Amino acid sequence: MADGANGRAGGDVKAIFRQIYFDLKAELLEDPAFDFTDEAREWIDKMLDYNVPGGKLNRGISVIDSYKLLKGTELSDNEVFLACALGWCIEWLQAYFLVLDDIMDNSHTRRGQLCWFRVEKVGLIAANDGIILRNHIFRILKRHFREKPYYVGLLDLFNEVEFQTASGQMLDLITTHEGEQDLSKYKMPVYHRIVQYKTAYYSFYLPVACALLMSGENLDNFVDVKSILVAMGTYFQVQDDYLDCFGDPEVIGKIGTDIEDFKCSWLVVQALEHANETQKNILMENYGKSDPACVAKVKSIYKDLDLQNIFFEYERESYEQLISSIEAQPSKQVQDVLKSFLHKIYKRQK
Ligand code: DMA
Ligand code: MG
Ligand code: MG
Ligand code: MG
Repeated sequence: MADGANGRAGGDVKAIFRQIYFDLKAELLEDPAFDFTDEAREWIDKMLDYNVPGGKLNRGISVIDSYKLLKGTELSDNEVFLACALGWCIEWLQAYFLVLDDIMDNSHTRRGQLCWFRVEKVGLIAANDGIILRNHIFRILKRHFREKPYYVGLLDLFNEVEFQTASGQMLDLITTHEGEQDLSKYKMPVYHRIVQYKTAYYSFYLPVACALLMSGENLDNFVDVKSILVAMGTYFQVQDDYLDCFGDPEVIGKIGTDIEDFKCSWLVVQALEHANETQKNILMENYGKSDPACVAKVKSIYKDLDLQNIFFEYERESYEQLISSIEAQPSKQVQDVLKSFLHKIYKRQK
């Protein structure tokens, strides 16, 4: 199939990328390592369609965009297919983390629909579906990359990044215990550590690292690029935290739960930095409660402290700092890869 991908290198990247999802799904539904019953095949088919392709696809598409920029010449159909397959591995990884994240965060909606674990007849089967999504990554890698010189590099990369993400999720979850004891423990260094691990590696470093491996590069030579991508990922999670409270659920496709969940969100850290004693006491009394009246009190403190404008200022500063560290990079191709990624997320509304 990888060879019969006529005309893929031309057309609209997103349309090609979307099409390859169906090819990968079809292969997984015929995986010879498992003797599928009709019910099992239907379950996986539905579970994949529900959880994998419905996002913005930024992470996945970035593999193709980055690989094109690094290569500098037109890609063959086969190269397009391989870059898309790696992009989809990242989307599968994302789906795996989100299915489990929504259970742990007790969320309601995701990508404009009910969270998978809230769907009729799914419930905690979603936990095992998360594990299956995770396994699919390595089924895809084995099928399409086994013979490549960079196969071991890919396996190691996905394993490392998965470990970092799961560790970040653990930090995100156990830090709420500390916040419940004493909200004033939520400070910027604690916040940065959580988001670097839970978001930045898999969302920003991983797509570029995949493209670098495909280009035959050794990732050890790209530590500066990695730290720029981690900074970009941190900025991205700050946006996610901002949108959790101030975004339009219709646009972001999910209903925020950070205040209810006692999360160490960028907003509460900023609020604690700027609040007077009275405002701090209101935060202490109302943060982390599911009662909508308590949530409303927290939000009104956020508004009084003008957190929206503090965020806009942070956004502008982060952008400028990122651009200047990108422009200090010696390679023009690498600069273009990093800029193209930054421009996808700057001032995003979803
Ligand atoms: C996202 O944290 C991190 C991962 C690894 C899914 P989050 O809970 O803030 O994400 P979301 O707002 O999408 O639920
Ligand atoms: Mg969540
Ligand atoms: Mg979470
Ligand atoms: Mg969030």
